[in-house]
Order: sequence, then C-alpha cells, then structure tokens
Amino acid sequence: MIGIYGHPFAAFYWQAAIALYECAVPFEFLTLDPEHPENLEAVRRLSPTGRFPVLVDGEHTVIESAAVIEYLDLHCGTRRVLESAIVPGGICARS
Ligand SMILES: N[C@@H](CCC(=O)N[C@@H](CS)C(=O)NCC(=O)O)C(=O)O
Repeated sequence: MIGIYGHPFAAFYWQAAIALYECAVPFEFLTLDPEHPENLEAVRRLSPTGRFPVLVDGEHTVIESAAVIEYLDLHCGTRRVLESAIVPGGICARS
C-alpha cells in the first residue's frame, strides 16, 4: 500500500492528498508530529530537503508535491488528475 508522510495542516501535503483521493488510491497516512518520531526520522532519511509530502510505494520514494501528483497519475493510468482542475489548463494539454 502507498504511504504518504504529511501533516493535516500542511498545504503541500494536501496537494498530494487531493490527488490520492481523486485517484481513489488506498493509502496510509503517516503523520508527522512529535508522537510519531519514527515518521519524522523517515522523512529526514527519505527527503534530501527534509520537506514533505513524501510518498512511499514499495521500493519507490517520491518527493515534491508536483512529482507526487504526476506519479499518482501514472499509477492510476487515467491521467485524470492532470486533466482535472487541480492543474488548470492541464499538463496533458501541453504534452
Ligand atoms: N516544493 C515542495 C515544498 C514542500 C514544503 O515546503 N512542505 C512543507 C510543508 S507544507 C514543509 O516540509 N515544511 C517543513 C520544512 O520546510 O522544514 C513541494 O511541493 O513538495
């Protein structure tokens, strides 16, 4: 199952979360807070900038919210996220 490190109040996390919901992909939310030091440590290890969201899908790690959205679109195989209002004008329209 896909795991996503984030915080409920973090805007960049929500960009990725909206794409997850749009794709209807089941995922585990791995919250970043002092009660979950193992998640904070994982983000320090996985993300060179230490920033989140960080998506983990088996052996694949994806950082940067825009890259996460593109990854999920490939995962869905529908390109529906990039053609939706999430990316106005649609990246697909330019490719
Ligand atoms: N360009 C990054 C920005 C990510 C970002 O700034 N995330 C914030 C949370 S919304 C963060 O990690 N803040 C903690 C920090 O900067 O140390 C993306 O799009 O994912």
